Amino acid sequence: MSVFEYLLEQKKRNGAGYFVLVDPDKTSLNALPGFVEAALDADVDAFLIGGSLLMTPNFDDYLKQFKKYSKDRPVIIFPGGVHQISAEADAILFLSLLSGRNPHHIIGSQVMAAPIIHRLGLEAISTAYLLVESGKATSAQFMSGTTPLPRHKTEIAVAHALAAKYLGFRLIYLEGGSGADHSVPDEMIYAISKTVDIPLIVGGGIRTPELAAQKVAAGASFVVTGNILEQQKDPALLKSFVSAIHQS
Ligand code: 1GP
Repeated sequence: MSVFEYLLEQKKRNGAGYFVLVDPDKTSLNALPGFVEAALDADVDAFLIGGSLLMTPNFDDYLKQFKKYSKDRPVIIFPGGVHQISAEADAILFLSLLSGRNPHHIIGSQVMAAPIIHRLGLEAISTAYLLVESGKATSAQFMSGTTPLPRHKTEIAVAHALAAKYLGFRLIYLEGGSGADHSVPDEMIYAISKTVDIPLIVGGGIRTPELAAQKVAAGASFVVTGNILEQQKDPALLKSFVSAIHQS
């Protein structure tokens, strides 16, 4: 079974899935065993690894260590650039920053990455990446040099999601940005999920299980948290997120 098929299965089984984002700059190799074990114990659906600005060298080594602890849960690269590609992962979100108008992030870096991914035999999951305005400027916004979707212009977000569908993307990642002041509005999630039948990942600024449950109720297929657990590394909080997101 491919990683993508596994994700769809988990969504079917649990109603919605929970991804834990790990930024190698924020979770050291020493902290990995305990953190990953707690995440497995809590029954998270998958791990995303990456960051807008990766300062930790040896991405391959980091993933290799990660895979030692992650057992059967997929480890998926969430790349901030073409330097974040590794055969050690199970798959990569092949992102195109469709909300922006910077051709480098829509197709330029993808063309550089594609032959490497092909040579490595890595599973690539095409994902339309839509940045949504969320308060102060986020790293993703600054690093990509793009303007996010206005948070109260739901119809513009829906138009982007429809374009993603017609372009053949397999996932949509609706992103407030790491550490966002405000998460993606529920109305936007609802409107997109009612219009477009592509699984919807929602992340950025989700700091409580209650907020995560709200995103699922609005129509998110998968919820991502990063910062909050990297700061707290609290096994009980991981479990609360899983029970808030899994509907059965
Ligand atoms: C960022 O959506 C992820 O790409 C997670 O965001 O770190 O704010 O949870 P947070």
